[in-house]
Amino acid sequence: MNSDCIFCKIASGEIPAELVYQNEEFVAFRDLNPQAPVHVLLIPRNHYPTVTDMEDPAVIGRAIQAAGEVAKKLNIDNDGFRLVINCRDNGGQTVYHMHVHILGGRFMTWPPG
Ligand code: DGP
Repeated sequence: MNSDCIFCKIASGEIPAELVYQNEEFVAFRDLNPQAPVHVLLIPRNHYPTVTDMEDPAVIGRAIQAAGEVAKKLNIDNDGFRLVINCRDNGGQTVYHMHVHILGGRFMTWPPG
């Protein structure tokens, strides 16, 4: 745990959030500033600042798998959804605890802004 990290605090329950899914390795909660009818952030309980700090590909794989479980639980799996991982400044990352955005409930346009 990084004591300065807001998402570590959400994972530990120190800061409240609307949790929608959790297991021993990941926590998923509603984004504070939703960009779609369903907008959830999936985070590892362990602190990795960015996706490129996740050295074990198996953890990345399990994160994607868990994001799929969230999509199923929130009933956006059949219509489809989008997973986004922003990385560093040019990627639009603002919170430096790796997170997967799970966006659904509407048609997604391309390219992103
Ligand atoms: P990114 O730009 O990829 O780093 O996304 C960070 C997201 O985190 C952004 O969509 C807003 C969300 N967010 C920031 N602070 C909080 C918080 O305290 N609670 C919740 N639920 N979401 C937050």
